Amino acid sequence: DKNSSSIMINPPNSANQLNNEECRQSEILIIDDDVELVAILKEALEKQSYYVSIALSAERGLKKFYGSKPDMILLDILLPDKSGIEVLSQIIGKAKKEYIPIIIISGEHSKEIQLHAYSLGVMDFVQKPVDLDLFLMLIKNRFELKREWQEAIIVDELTGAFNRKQFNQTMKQLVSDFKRTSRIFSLALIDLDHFKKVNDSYGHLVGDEVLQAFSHLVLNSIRVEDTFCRFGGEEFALFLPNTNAASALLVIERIQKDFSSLKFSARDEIFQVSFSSGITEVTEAAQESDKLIEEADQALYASKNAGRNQTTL
Ligand code: GH3
Ligand code: MG
Ligand code: MG
Ligand code: MG
Repeated sequence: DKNSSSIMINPPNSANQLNNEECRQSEILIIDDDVELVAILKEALEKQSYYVSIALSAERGLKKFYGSKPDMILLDILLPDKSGIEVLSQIIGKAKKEYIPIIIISGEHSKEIQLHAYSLGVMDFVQKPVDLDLFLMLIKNRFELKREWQEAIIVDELTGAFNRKQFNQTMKQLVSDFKRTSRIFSLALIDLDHFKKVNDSYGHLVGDEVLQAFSHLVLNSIRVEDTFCRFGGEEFALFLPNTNAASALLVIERIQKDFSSLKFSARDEIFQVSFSSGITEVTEAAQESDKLIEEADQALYASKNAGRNQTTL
């Protein structure tokens, strides 16, 4: 097969950056005044290493919902101060937007109440008394679905890098951290060199494999706190928190050396690919995302002009 290529490296395991996120204990907020049930649930859920937060009233539940950031909510309908339906209608918008599943657990389960809850967008209405085994399984499945959703939404399928949506999110977070705490970060923009030639010479599928090999190399070369994104096409971005431009340069140049020495083969030819990069560091003068991207882009452009396979600060 003339088109087949074999990449002459061991593609390392796709270091899924989501693992980073997953290591965080998932928080379940229980809003229920049934102290006995709450105690049983708390014990069972903690055994499965969830972090459980408890509110025995609607008021406290709402406070906790807006204050912490639970990953799932278990909501009772009959609460001492307010109906769970009211709580539901207050929080469902934000919960949907942030993919926080809400599971109703209720002693009151008339068809009318259930219809009301479902019509507000709830997926699960569990009737008391709760069967603990079934309930734990439901929670597990909802978390699994949530994980799959999140992955589909923020991870680029071809390369395993985060996508543009997550790029924007990370930028927003790092910029706001910087403004609050002066914690610095660097941004590197990366563009593969003469990539059109790879596609033209060896076909688009081989081009795809090069993109994958590049991403795997980067994902296995960076720290857990770094965020690697596909900016679009053959352009990528790497955020390096707590790293100044000079240190970021060392990281990128090491990856540059490793990548440009990889050997690819296709159509009975061996070929190599390189990339150019531009780095910028957040400063008082440059702390808006547009400005940072513009600076890194200009540095990248300088690397291209100076002959490619290099990095500019
Ligand atoms: P330069 O060194 O100046 O960056 O040259 P270049 O050829 O890399 O830049 P150009 O912008 O001309 O071409 C980028 C190419 O990347 C063209 C496009 O088809 C290819 N490309 C973008 N996304 C993908 C992809 O997902 N898969 C493959 N195989 N190719 C892609
Ligand atoms: Mg109750
Ligand atoms: Mg490009
Ligand atoms: Mg390019």
